[in-house]
Amino acid sequence: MKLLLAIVNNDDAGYVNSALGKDGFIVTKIASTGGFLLKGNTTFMIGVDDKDVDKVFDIISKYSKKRTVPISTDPTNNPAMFSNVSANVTVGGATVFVLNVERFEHI
Ligand code: 2BA
Repeated sequence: MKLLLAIVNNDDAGYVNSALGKDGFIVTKIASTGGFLLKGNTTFMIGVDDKDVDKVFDIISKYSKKRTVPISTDPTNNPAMFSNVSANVTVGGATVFVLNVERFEHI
């Protein structure tokens, strides 16, 4: 079994959630914030059999869009900014971590 942690843009999270639910995957959604842009995103925790990992990746890929987001290059507005850099950053589709699950129980 694997635990997938998928960080998804809030604008895509509803579509990802619906599609995963329609295919019978059980998810937990955590409201999260990106450390760089300091914008809200959604982290999905999804426990799946190893054989279903690729299917979950397909669903997340299908509904998570890449987008270009303007960023402030003024360090007083964005603490992550130490010097002038490009004023746009490409975000997403999604950032997904796959973790091995040692033990899983519903108690
Ligand atoms: P944020 O940290 O707000 O990052 C938003 C986007 O800003 C990133 O998009 C990336 O394009 C850019 N970015 C992040 N850190 C940067 C830096 N030090 N210098 C220049 N550009 C930077 P994504 O890579 O698609 O990441 C989207 C969100 O996924 C991130 O939001 C963060 O919440 C999460 N994430 C991405 N990589 C991660 C990682 N290795 N560990 C934990 N969370 C991660």
